[in-house]
This record gives sequence, C-alpha cells and structure tokens, in this order.
Amino acid sequence: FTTDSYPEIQRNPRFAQITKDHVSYFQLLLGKGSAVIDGVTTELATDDMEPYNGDWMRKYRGHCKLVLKPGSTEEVSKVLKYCNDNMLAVVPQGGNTGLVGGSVPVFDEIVINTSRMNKIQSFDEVSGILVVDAGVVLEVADQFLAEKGYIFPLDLGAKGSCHIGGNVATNAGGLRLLRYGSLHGSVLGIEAVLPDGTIVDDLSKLRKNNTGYDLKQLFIGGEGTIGMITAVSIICPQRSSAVNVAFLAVESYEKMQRTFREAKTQLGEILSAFELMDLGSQHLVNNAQGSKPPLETESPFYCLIETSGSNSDHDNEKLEKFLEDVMSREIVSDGVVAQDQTQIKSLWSQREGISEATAHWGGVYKYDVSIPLKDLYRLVDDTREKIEAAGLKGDTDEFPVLDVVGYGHMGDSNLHLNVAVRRYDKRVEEVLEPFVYEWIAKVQGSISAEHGLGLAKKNYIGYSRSETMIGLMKQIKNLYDPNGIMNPYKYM
Ligand code: FAD
Ligand code: 2HG
Ligand code: ZN
Repeated sequence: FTTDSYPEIQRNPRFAQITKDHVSYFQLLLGKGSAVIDGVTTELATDDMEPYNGDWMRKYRGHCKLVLKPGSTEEVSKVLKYCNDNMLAVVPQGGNTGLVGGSVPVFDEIVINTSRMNKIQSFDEVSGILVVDAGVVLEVADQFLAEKGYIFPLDLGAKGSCHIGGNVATNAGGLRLLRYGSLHGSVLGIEAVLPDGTIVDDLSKLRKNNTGYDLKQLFIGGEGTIGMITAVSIICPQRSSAVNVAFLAVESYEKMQRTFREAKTQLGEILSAFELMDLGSQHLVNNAQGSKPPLETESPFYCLIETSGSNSDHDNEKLEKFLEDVMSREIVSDGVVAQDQTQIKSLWSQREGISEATAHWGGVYKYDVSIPLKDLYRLVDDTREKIEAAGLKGDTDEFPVLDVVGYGHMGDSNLHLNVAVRRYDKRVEEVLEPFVYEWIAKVQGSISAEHGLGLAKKNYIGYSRSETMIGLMKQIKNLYDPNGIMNPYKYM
C-alpha cells in the first residue's frame, strides 16, 4: 500500500469512536454472520479486515474495525439511522473494485457492505426491465439476463466482483457505453436510504416519468456521499445473437480517428464497442499474461471493434466489407477477425487485461480522463516526454517508470493514461501532478470520465468544475447528509 496513513487529512473529531455498546446494537439488529469485527471488544472473534480496508489496487488502506452486512433495506435504514444519531461515519461498499480509493475507509469509518443484499427481485420479459438488490454481482445479473435473451447495458473488466449498487454509485461507463448509453439513461429507478434512515422509494419501472425533479440521478455517480443505494431498476436491451470482434493495427493516432469515423459510418447500428490500445499497453498485457499478441507485426496503435446485431450473415458481410475498405485505403495496416467464442474472449483480454497488467510490476498511476477526440492521445505523448525528460523512465531497475501507456473507450472520448512503475516514487508524482490536471483543464476535458472522484481526485475537482458548481454540490451534500457521516474525506 502506498497510502495507509494520510498525514494531510485529519480525522474529524466530531465522529465517535466505535464502542462495545455500538457493536452490541449492530449484532442484535443484524444477527450472527452479518458483522466482521476486529478489536472492538475482546469477546468477539477477530476476522480479517484486509479485504474491506484495502482497495483493488493496493493503493489505499483504511483502518476500520467494523464491517456491517445488512440483509435488507430496513436493516440498512436502521443501521444508518443509528450511525447518524451516534455520529458514526460510514463507507458504503459493494465489490470494492473502485479505482479512486472511494470504497475503503480513510480512518475507522464503519464499512456497510452490500454482499448480503444479492437478490434479483424481478424481470419483465416483455419490457426488459430488471429490478435487483444493490449487492447483485454484475456478471450474475448478466448471466441471468443471457438466459432470457437480454443483456445488462453495462460491461466492464471487474464484472465478476463489482456490485450493481457500486456500478450505479460510480456511474460506471465501461466497454459498451457507446452502444447502450450511460446509466443516467438506463437506470429507471433507485431505492436508497438517507443517513437519517429515510427510505427513498423511487424504484420506478417507468421509461418516462416527468413528475418533478429526477432525484435518483443524484445517487448515480454520488459515490455513497448522500445515501446508500439498496435497489436498482434498469432497462436492459435485447441480447444480440450475432457478435463479432475485430482487432486492428493502425499506424498513427490520426489514422485511428479515421478508422473510428469509418467504423461509425460503415458499421452503423451494429457497432457496439470501439476500444483504443497503444503498443506499450499491449506489451504490458502480453508480458504480464505470458501471452502472444494477436497480430504478428507491431504497430503503434490497435483498436478492438465489436459489432452486435441480429443477423449473422448481414453483420459478417458488413464487417468484412469495412475491413477490406479500410485496409485497401491504408487506414488500417493489419487486422484479425475472431472466428469463434474463444478467439472473441482472447481478443477482449488484450483490452480488458490492461488495467491489471499495468500494476503488475509494482504499481501504477492511473488517470481516467475525458478529452476532445482530436487531442486525446496527445496527453500520453506529452506525459511520456515529461517523464523521460525527468530521467525517470528506463528498462532497468534503477528507473521507477517502466512505461507511460494510453488506452480506453475511444468511442466515448475516454482515455486511460496509466504510468506503470516498478515502485511508487514521489519524483514521479511531482512530474504527473498537477501537470496532467492542468493539461486536461486547458482542453476543457474532465479529470474523471468514469471512475469518479473518491479520495484520489477529491482535491482536483476544481480543474473540471467551477466554484458555482462545487458550491451547489456542497449544498446538496449538506441537505442530504447534514452530519457528513456518508463516505467522509472524499468527493469534494
Ligand atoms: P465499490 O468499489 O465497492 O465502491 C465504489 C464507490 O461506490 C465507493 O465510493 C462506494 O462508497 C460507493 N458505493 C458502493 N456501493 C454503494 C451503494 N450501494 N450505495 C451507495 N454507494 C455505494 N469503471 C468504469 O467506469 N469502466 C470500466 O471499464 C471499469 N473497468 C474496471 C476494470 C477493473 C479490472 C476494475 C478493478 C475496475 C474497473 N472499473 C471500471 C471501476 C469501477 O468503478 C468499478 O469496477 C465498479 O463500478 C465499482 O463497483 P463496486 O461494487 O466494486 O463498488
Ligand atoms: C478500463 O477501461 C477500466 O479498463 C480501468 O476503466 C482503467 O485501470 C484503468 O486505468
Ligand atoms: Zn474504462
């Protein structure tokens, strides 16, 4: 862990310390097996707190002593009311796969984990509307839908662990936003609990509902700062019967933009993903996984194109025509189309495996940013240049930086800039920040495209939001959570 104490943040003295009485209350309320307790009282079993205190990247670590696992909305309501009345700070937690340090405590906040709230409540096979508890794992929901001929409108590398409540709380974007849009559009309803225990019953199953402010939107991307999401209703599209994946080599970022344009024009309604990868990111994946690259010739850029349609012959013909065209015009230099499910999976792993691979050699600095498409990759080049000029990047152990790589959801103008390091090093941080944030502000981009603010971006929101906007956000936070117990020290 790089950060298991935070000298720059003071524990808010208004928050109470957990006592034996508090623990007894929760144990009585939730029953056995619903709490993980460490060191609060000696009579109780000490369990391993690590999975709840440490994040996926092993970058942030909290010191919570109590993890609660309520089994129903009513229990969440009672837990939160008690915490609010007793000034106990809390952190809502789903699968703990978040990438900005938002899902783990900073000090001793109580973790409220949704893993016991994992029921699929209902599914309407005509409308495609799914209602789930917040703790349903994304992949479980998607497999359930697959059997009914439907698909979850969100897909991401962490699907096997992340919870739908966590996805909604982070407004996760993922690999198919290009096709199915953002959760702000597909989520139809939310049930949530406010810190004072009020149950916000907005689990609408209506596609259209213009009756007043759309308050559920505040919980989408709210990162657990105003309340805890307990259930979600979401509209799911029909699953496409014909899915094709192509992996293409492209010589320059300029040609990559042309490839994207052609893909939109020629593939039209069947285009379901357009993902960008640079050569460095592919080296990291293949070295970390010990796998072979899909194409023999190396190229500075690659893209993964997925099509999803309902007519296999029609889709294949379209994709092949597109490939022929872009290759004959030398926009694309090489390519391969997956021939079966195994190959589809293996091509996707060239993209989905990057996030993990960048951290494989010791650590990674991650930036998840929105940049106007024409400027998108320039940030990677400029950052690499800065890091090299500072003498921090090299092939041997004496250099902290292995590589500066860029990849991401090109179809959504969302770049992931990852600086893979052998060890965390203050000198690298000093080159990266505020440089990256200033760069983003200059092109009017966003310092957080899809991962949220959490602890990592909290101090930098001003690069993407005006004082007026931040002021309004603070008013909303104070209205919903006047005691500030929900996920403190984070967001803004
Ligand atoms: P957690 O990590 O547990 O929590 C995330 C935040 O939400 C925290 O602030 C937490 O307090 C809050 N929260 C959790 N549950 C609730 C709730 N019920 N009510 C209120 N607040 C809650 N993100 C993308 O957008 N696109 C990607 O493509 C993508 N790919 C990823 C790939 C990998 C390998 C990994 C590890 C992560 C990836 N992510 C991606 C990050 C993404 O944000 C998470 O994977 C996911 O959305 C978080 O869900 P979770 O259940 O793990 O939430
Ligand atoms: C992805 O698109 C995720 O793979 C993770 O959003 C990005 O690790 C990252 O920087
Ligand atoms: Zn992403």
